[in-house]
Amino acid sequence: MNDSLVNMVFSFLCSLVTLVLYTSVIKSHMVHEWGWGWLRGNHSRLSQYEEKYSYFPETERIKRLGDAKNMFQFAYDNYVKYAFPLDELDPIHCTGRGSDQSDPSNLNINDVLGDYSLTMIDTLDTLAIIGNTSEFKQAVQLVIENVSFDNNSTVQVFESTIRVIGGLLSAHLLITDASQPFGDLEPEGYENELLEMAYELGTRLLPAFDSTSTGLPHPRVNLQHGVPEDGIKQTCTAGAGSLLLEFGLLGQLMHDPVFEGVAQTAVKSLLASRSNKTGLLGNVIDISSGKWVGTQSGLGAGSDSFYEYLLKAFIMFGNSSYLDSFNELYSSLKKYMRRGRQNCRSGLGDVPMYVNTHMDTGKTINTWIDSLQVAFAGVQVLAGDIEEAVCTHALFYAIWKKYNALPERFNWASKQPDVLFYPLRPELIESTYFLYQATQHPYYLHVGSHILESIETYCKSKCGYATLHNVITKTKEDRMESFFLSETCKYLYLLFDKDNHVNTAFHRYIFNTEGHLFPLRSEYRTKTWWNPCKDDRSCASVNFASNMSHQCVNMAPEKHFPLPLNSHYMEQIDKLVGLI
Ligand code: DMJ
Repeated sequence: MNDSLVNMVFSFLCSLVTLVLYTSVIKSHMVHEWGWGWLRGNHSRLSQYEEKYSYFPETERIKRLGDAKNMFQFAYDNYVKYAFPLDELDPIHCTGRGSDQSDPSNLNINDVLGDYSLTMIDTLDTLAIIGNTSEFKQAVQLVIENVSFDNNSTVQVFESTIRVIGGLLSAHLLITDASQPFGDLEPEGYENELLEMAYELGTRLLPAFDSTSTGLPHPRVNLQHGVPEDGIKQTCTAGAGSLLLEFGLLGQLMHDPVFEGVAQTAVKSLLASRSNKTGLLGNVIDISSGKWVGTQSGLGAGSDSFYEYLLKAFIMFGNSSYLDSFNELYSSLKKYMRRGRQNCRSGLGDVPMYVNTHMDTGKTINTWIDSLQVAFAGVQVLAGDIEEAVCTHALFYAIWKKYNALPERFNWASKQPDVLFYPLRPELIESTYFLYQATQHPYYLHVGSHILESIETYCKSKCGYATLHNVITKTKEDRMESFFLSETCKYLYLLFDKDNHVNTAFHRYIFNTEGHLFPLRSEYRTKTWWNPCKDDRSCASVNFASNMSHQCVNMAPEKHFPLPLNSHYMEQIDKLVGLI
């Protein structure tokens, strides 16, 4: 990896700095203020939060690592046994399911299930990461031998891209990494079949970009027939604007500039449609007119990965205009969507929170937050804004503590869920993992441990892990989405596996929004068909740190606490969600 790339991923250095900072601060607090009294049983000066979260035993970490592995293995084995080659496992009835051909309007299913062994493809790199090399090789063979994209399935372009193209590319890159850091992953006679499959699927998705003057893609494509005649012409922001990583990588690996080109055009089109009053985007846009039909500006469903991919595309490809756009948007988000006290970890005022606003006014338009929103804490860690990430995460963990799950939507005004289901989503554990990587604070191991325990207790079913239909009654639904294996289990495992190659070489990888591991390589930043110097932005060798508005957080000493967030702030959040 060249020097500029090392510079670029400055946030990982931030993580290191923060790690040292936290470790020394925790030690000095304990030694000087309490004289290690907590070890001698003098608990009087420690709040219950501090007492609970300041330490995580090594034996417990090892146990949790085993638990996470067992969770993955149980669900994966049963998917292979009962569902493969179908897309998903029904974990209660122990059967498989594919697309719903009888009801094309069943988008909840058909958007993601394309009759292409979705769960298997989505799971490949998790097998590698947990060290199951033999099963990885076998799974790759099964995918090569069984999966076809020549199906009469109408899928969502975004879902197909992040889950299937993302999964195939990740597995291909792990197989072809000459240093084989996860062990020998190369199936006998491997001839880039996964890459070719990704290219074939990408090519089948390309009609989504035809005949739209805005450059915004149709949200759905039939894999055999292209854009459906009667197709919906409205797309969410995340759907249209989060294809950069996979399309960019695919184009690079196949030497085909079309892919990054269309993904980039869609992003530019969205950015050009920002409100000229606030700089914010809405959540649904008409691909023909380029007019917003959903004017809610938020961080959750429909918008989430758009912000994420601007930052990650910069880290991956080095185009500084992605970073500039991310920074501009982040400033607007903070200005118009953020409520509460100015600093997460100091000062007086309400709990910091990002609310849903109208894109033109910045006025609050409803009082719910959704579970996908917590992924933004991981983005904030990558952006080096760790202090802010701590608060984004803490709010959602308080909701988890209340229900032992995350309701799809939680109303912070009524302190009740507005939408009650929990489909085994990964976002909370994902941001827990990122914050642990950045801070190494045992608090985040406790959080992960609690999440693992809750899923084991309330979601485990006869053949896998089931969606919670209702987080209050804990009734289940017979569905295990593919992201449970590709993300939820992966991040849980990585949280507890401190020696995993991903963690020891954290600065050399990036995760796509489906949790697929992509290596960062200098050659991805030197493509020949696109020259950043011709862009309107400067192409001078990008120094990540100097371009960021949220440099490594240099916290004032009075802001250093033995907890990521001082206990009275934690208590304030628990009260806000109605936990205490
Ligand atoms: C996943 O497919 C991805 O994480 C995506 O970015 C959002 N939705 C699901 C998980 O909740």
